[in-house]
Amino acid sequence: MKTILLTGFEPFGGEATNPSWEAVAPLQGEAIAGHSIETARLPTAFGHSRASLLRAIARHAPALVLCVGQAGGRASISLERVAVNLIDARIPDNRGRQPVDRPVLRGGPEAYLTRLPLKAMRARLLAAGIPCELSLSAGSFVCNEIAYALAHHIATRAPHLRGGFVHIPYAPAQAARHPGAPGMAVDLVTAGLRLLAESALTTRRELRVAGGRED
Ligand code: PCA
Repeated sequence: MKTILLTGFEPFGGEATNPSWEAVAPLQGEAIAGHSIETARLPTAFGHSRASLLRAIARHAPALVLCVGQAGGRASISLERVAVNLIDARIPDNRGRQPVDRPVLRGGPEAYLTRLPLKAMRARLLAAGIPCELSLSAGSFVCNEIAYALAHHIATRAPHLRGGFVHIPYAPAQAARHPGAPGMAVDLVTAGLRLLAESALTTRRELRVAGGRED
């Protein structure tokens, strides 16, 4: 059976949990569109997370990889369109490293655009009543590093692999400790990830609808 690899991250930035892993973990072993799901928890540490992702891809040989990370402050499930070749850490990672203005990959392209049919995937979530948006920046921390490393792996080594990055809001208990920040129930995120994986695998043609923004 073909596989789907879903990844989440360990907690970082003083949080006790990371909803990306909490939402991904229950999907281990489930079947979607004829594929079985494998999961991996990545360290929130520059370099280590990238190595851990590439090991998981080598182990599971997936047809689809969706990497998921927490983006506290966002209100919707965010489908990342762009990964940039830039690390600029506002806070230290979980090993105490805080690189500033370094490339993810020396000599690599400035950016990668995802090849996933994100507009069709967003439509699927919205139709199911799950808040979802397209995003033009995955930031410049570990999540962007992983989004870039995944896109680079696909572009240079695995042209048939589909993959992309998804940011999710705080879980409600985290949002309660950050006044004004939105939260999303982890079960809803899990349901959204199922639909994203299914639509990423089964969409034949991307939707021709506007998805850009002015800001
Ligand atoms: N979010 C961080 C890294 C790990 C995570 O879940 C980010 O957005 O870069």
